[in-house]
Amino acid sequence: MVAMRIATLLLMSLAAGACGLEGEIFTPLTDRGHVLLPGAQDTVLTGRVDVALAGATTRAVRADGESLGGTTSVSDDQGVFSLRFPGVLSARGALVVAERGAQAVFGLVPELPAQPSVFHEERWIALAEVHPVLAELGVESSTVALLVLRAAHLNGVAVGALSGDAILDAMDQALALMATPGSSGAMVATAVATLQQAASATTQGDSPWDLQSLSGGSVLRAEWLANELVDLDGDGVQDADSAKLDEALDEAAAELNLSVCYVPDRIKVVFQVELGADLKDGNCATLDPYKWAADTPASRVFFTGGVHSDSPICDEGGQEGCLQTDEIEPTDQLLGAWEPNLVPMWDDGTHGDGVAGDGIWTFEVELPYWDPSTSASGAGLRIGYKYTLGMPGQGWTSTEEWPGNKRILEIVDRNSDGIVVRRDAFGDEASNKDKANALKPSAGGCGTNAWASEPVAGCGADTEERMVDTDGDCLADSWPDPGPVVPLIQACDEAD
Ligand SMILES: [Ca+2]
Ligand SMILES: [Ca+2]
Ligand SMILES: [Ca+2]
Ligand SMILES: [Ca+2]
Repeated sequence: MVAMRIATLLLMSLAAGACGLEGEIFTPLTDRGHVLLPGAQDTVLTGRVDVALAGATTRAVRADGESLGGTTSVSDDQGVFSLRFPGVLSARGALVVAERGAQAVFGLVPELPAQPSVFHEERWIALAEVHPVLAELGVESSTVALLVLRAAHLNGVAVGALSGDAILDAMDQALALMATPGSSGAMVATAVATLQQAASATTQGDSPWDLQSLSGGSVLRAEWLANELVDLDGDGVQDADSAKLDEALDEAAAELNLSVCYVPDRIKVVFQVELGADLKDGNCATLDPYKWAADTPASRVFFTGGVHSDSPICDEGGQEGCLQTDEIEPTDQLLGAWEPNLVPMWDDGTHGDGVAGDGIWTFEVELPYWDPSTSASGAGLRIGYKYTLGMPGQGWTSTEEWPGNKRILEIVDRNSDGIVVRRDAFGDEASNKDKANALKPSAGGCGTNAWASEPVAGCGADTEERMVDTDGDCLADSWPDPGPVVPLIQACDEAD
């Protein structure tokens, strides 16, 4: 992103004064004496698949299985392929996937840097020079990729949040682990080889791998395994689902030491608010999101809020575990400073939004952080906020969730994944609304909402990151998915 911005700036500055440039650099690209700059030159990734997979179609995907862009390529009879990417593209922890029939092998590419400028030549990157295991995509490179993806997952980060060096280091460790006889890493490698063999012999047309779930969850598709006689763990019993491989992956990946340290004093906070039909409120009753806000076609969802007056504020003199006085105003500004219809939320798959058009609107923000459990006050950063549905610049009336009261939230990373994710339903007055809270007494409702870190007898508290119901039974069962948002991390030595 940064490199892309630099390239754009460069284009802009050159477009302004480009006439003075030496003509021969861009001879074919002049227009009335003004230089027309070309776009950044492509990056070309070249590699080889196991020759048994010659003719495989190769492509690049992100760790979540989505396409990275770029071209696809059919490997030649030596297994050689090359993939071409726009020079502005940068990616960490991308996968090169080679597929032929039911066979699929992977290679984890630690880093694909964007071209530094439009003046750089087309750049070729040979996978063999990136890491020895990438010299040939096959069982070994697939196993390494699976282990590193799983290790990142166990650490609560997307592999793309790691530095290129951290990914390379993890690949070294994975390779060493799978070379240790009897280790869980070796078992994963054996299972991958067994699958590869089954895939080369099957009449099924697609591969056993669930590309969307390689980073965590069940890596193999049960419907594929059900049609084969595959024994993943060598116990002589057919495995009709992914469990044995997933368990071995968990065990092996836990042995990898990723250099991941969260930034200690800042945190990503993700607000996700659902707006649509068939929503339930905190009482499990049907929710009318338009009780106060007008359902106007051109409206969109906005976020606003600010630092809550119950926040612990530091005294002069280097205190920690509280908000510094000079952080109050910038934090207010980040949250919209109680200006309605100013800070947009997104439901188009950008700005941290997971899925475009699913009715879940997202606002991602980076806030000051300290761990309340180790702070003198025992309290975290406390904020008030509210959602509005309106046009940019519109006032409160007929756009806010409800008049008067606000939602309250204490910034605590409850599930230790380095992100605070708060999922709400638009207009839910039985949630973290501070006063005139509609939560039923049987569910702990008492008309107000007490901070979870300062409980009030007889009152429930809904003031933190919390689990949500994903299967419609009104019982919270899962932590909300942070989508594409990754934690703020830094090299571990910086954190010492
Ligand atoms: Ca078995
Ligand atoms: Ca969405
Ligand atoms: Ca969290
Ligand atoms: Ca549930």
